[in-house]
Amino acid sequence: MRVYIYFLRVFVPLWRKDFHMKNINKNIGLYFIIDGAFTRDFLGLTKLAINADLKIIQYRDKNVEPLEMLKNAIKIQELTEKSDTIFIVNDNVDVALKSNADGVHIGQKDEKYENVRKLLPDKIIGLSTENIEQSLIADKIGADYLGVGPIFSTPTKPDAAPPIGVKKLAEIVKSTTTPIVAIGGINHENLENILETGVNGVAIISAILAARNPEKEVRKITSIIKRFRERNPL
Ligand code: TZP
Ligand code: MG
Repeated sequence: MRVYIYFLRVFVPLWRKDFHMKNINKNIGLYFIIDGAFTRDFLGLTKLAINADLKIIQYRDKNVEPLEMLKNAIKIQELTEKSDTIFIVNDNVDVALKSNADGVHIGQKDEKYENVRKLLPDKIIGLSTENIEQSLIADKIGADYLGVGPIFSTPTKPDAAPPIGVKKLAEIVKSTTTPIVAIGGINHENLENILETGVNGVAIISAILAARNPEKEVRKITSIIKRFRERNPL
């Protein structure tokens, strides 16, 4: 009996945690960022992402108050929790925590990784890096994935660091082991060149959200990735 109670007390919580936790794997594919600067149809786009079987979406909203962000994050979370799609909140650790998102994405100027890890011990933490030095550090400290970029110049993030280009990206991929998502100016035309570097995924905002038909654009991008992966498994 005591053994049985011990089993329940130790393994059931572990199992429940695992059961509810969504894990990032190396086959990330399209990492779709739903950016409030381009759209307020967060739920429509979240449904689109879930229907397209995307592994990860991120909610980014630089120009609203945290409370507004939290309200939107809660609604997005309610949709994604019943799906396999991982939900990441950009920048705001508190919003990620209170909305019970699957994780948070932080930049070099946001709160330090070590502090965020203490607040979100079991969640996914992604870290933006802009060059090889930052990528090597992020690789060592245990971030769950790196968002490396901008690869190309992009009007979507006016304060971004200078673009690093495809060759530098390939160097970063070779020198690190953490899954890497490339970001910045990526679209269906330059996508193959980015994938050739060995990245695990591509994060895209404007090529989808500024397209006349975002759904068609998502389909175009995911089918390019699928075909590439069939030839180049990770
Ligand atoms: N970080 C580096 S570039 C960038 C971010 C958030 C913006 C990417 O947006 P787009 O429209 O896909 O170039
Ligand atoms: Mg940020």
